Amino acid sequence: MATATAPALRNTTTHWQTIDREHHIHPFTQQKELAEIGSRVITRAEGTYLFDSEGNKILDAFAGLWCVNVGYGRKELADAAHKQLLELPYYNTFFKTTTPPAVELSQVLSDLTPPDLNYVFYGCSGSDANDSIVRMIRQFWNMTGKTSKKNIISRINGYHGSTMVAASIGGMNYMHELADLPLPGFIHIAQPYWFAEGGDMTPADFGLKTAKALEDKILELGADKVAAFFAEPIQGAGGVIVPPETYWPEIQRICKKYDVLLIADEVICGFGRTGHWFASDYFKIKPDFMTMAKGITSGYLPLSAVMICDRVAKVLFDSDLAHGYTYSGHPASCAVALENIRIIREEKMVERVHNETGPYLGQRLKELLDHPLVGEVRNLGFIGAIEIVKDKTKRKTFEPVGNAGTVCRDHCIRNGLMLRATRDTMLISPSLTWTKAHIDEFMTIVKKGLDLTLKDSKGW
Ligand code: PXG
Repeated sequence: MATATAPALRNTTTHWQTIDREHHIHPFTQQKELAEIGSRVITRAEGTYLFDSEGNKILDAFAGLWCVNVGYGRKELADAAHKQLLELPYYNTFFKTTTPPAVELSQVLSDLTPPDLNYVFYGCSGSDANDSIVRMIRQFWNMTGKTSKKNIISRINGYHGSTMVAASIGGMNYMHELADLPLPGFIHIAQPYWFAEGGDMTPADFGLKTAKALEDKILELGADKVAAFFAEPIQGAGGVIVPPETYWPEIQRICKKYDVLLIADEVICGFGRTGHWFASDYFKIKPDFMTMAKGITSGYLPLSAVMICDRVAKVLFDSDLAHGYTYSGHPASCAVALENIRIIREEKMVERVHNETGPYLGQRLKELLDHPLVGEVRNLGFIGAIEIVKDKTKRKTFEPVGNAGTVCRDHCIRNGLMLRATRDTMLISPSLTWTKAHIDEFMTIVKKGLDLTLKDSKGW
């Protein structure tokens, strides 16, 4: 039975919060806790600012959820969707048919991604894209006669999505515990998180050590039993963990040596976020598969894409894929993606983040190192993190971990800045449209948030 609110309350915060509380299950949310405080209702957005139902204007340092790369309110994207919805709102790509936007986008993506990645399979989310990759990997090794190559290795604290398979690839313990995961055959190794786990080692040595964990695991299982290694070039949800420079070359070497397929999950890092089209370009990764979502449409419509290397695609072509979604290659989503990529190119957003605004953000973030609570700052282009610690010299966190991050995030939001905290790490991932003035505005509020958190922390 649906909840009703009095007519006078329609289109008010109370109306939306009441119904939201009664009928809407939120992702990654403690429902009871949310019911007590009520959801924040975002009603509108423009450029890089969010507006809520209470009239607050909030600077969005998180681009929605790491995705609104070209910013809010882009009429060109709405027009592209509108035009496509009138012309051909839907047709499938299953039974020897295709649609122009899906075709055109395939070519654009083949051009944008590393040279060996020339085939694309479409889905609707990063999670289903990663599921699709696992299906294709199984089929590839089965078809090449290496039927024992089944195990998938990935990293503790990696995030690859929320379906049963994607959550199994991910290495978030609390997700696993609640749902009897991971599924069999998904194995996790250490992450290259120097700040939290590097101890007395140099970042370079720690990078090599954590890469070697992959080799050790392959040797322990037997290379003939290992199908693939999944990783985000920079871990996003896990805390914007930028690996030491030694890490990726060694991972690449190991995968090649043992014929383990390498999957770069670029769901967050892709489409200019790092000041490169893909983080794989920056780290010189040559993946066999690339996962893309989020920034592919700047979040205006759902779409994911899996890039598949020539070697794997050619094998899969000898069989039916027996896999696909109703909305694989959805024409409106593909039309929006094409327009989104056109805008990123035309407005030189990747170049701007690489040459100008990304370095400026990095420079300004470094000022925070003078703050008593800040143990480290890091960024590559427009993905960044601020580590809050109790003791800077020892890189020691407050207890319990997570409290300081939540307090600081809440201060920032109250002062008009939306960002995200994971543990005690503040994460930022703004639209690529941010100017130096936006970065200055962000810095003023973040400093205030940190000062207020410092005051609160006296008793911790
Ligand atoms: N891979 C990566 C690297 C991601 O970050 C997914 C796959 C799954 O994408 P979908 O579209 O299925 O959500 C993601 C998603 C957070 C947060 O709190 C991060 C994501 C999603 C929701 C919340 O940081 N990343």
